[in-house]
Amino acid sequence: MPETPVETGGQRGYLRIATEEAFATTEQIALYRELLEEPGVDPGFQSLMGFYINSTAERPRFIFENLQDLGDRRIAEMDARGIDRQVIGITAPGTHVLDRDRAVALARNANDELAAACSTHPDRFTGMAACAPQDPLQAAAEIDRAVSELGLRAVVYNSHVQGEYLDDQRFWPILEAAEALDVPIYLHPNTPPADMIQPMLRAGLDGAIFGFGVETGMHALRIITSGALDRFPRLQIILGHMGEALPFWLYRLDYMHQATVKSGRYEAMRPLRRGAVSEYLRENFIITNSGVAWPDAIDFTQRVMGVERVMYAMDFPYQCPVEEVEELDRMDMPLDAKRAFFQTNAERVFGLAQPVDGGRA
Ligand code: 1DF
Ligand code: MN
Repeated sequence: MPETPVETGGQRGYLRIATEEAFATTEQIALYRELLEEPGVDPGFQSLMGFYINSTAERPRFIFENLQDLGDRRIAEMDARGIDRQVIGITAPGTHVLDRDRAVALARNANDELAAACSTHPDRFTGMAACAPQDPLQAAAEIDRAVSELGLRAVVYNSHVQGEYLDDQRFWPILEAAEALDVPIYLHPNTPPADMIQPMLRAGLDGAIFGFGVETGMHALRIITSGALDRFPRLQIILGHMGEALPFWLYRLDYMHQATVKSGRYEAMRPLRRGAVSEYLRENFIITNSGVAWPDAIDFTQRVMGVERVMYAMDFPYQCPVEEVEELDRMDMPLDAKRAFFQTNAERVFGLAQPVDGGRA
């Protein structure tokens, strides 16, 4: 018997909201082309965007073209995969590789473009704000503008900024703004910084295959172990790629963190108010399955994190086979948990007050 094709509209009892979907602006690509010509360019950026911008192979061409569309083409690709709504953010590495002035301009213009597309397609698109962390106070102001004036619903933060991480207090105005506005920060991967990437680069492991996860999982851990979440206890951080594997690490993280703190080994690792690393992961993080259409991993993560903290992402256009949607539809999971995964967790996390049929019946 042929399979019923995936459809939008909630026929299975849930809408599908994909929460880590990417776009690029024309300005961004022009800036990236310029940057790729500069001597001494960051090796991770060179590896990643040198490939996507210049390769003539089929997959990078598909990705590059689809990144640049926020209109009918994207809607058609969503329809073909049964995606009711995309939560969209500027593609990695966003502004993070640019100098301060270019980063500020790109964030602002990208937020304006994304907000315009979201107003044109309010039932299909939700936007996440870019910012320029090179100027943290300006970034906080842009996040405020993007949320309060443009209606974007989250911040997408493309991980390290030339080797600097959010646990550095210099960046805390960004954390403060997100917490105050009650919007989550999607901590999206970047290639590892220059002083971390070389052994991965030589093996071809620096990108989404592994380097992304190592770099971004470490970033999340730094935020936890630095105590930043004791200062911003209500902040919510979204991690893709099954939490960059942190749920699988959790037992060891808790054990070794406790042992390390107790021995006073590192100045940078002080006792945390809530004690264990796992407390912070369970209370301040939401995990998506971007790039991991693997029911066993989703089931494990739901058990570790709670059903309310695991949500669906596709990672369009980087990884978007329709077969993955079908595989996830078939998961052996109660309908209410499946609805939480595909729909209602995202509605809560991004503040999308919307009826079950998405108002599209
Ligand atoms: C890739 C994967 C690139 C993801 C991405 O942005 C990205 C990739 C440049 O496959 O090279 O967001 N991803 O999240 O898995
Ligand atoms: Mn992604």
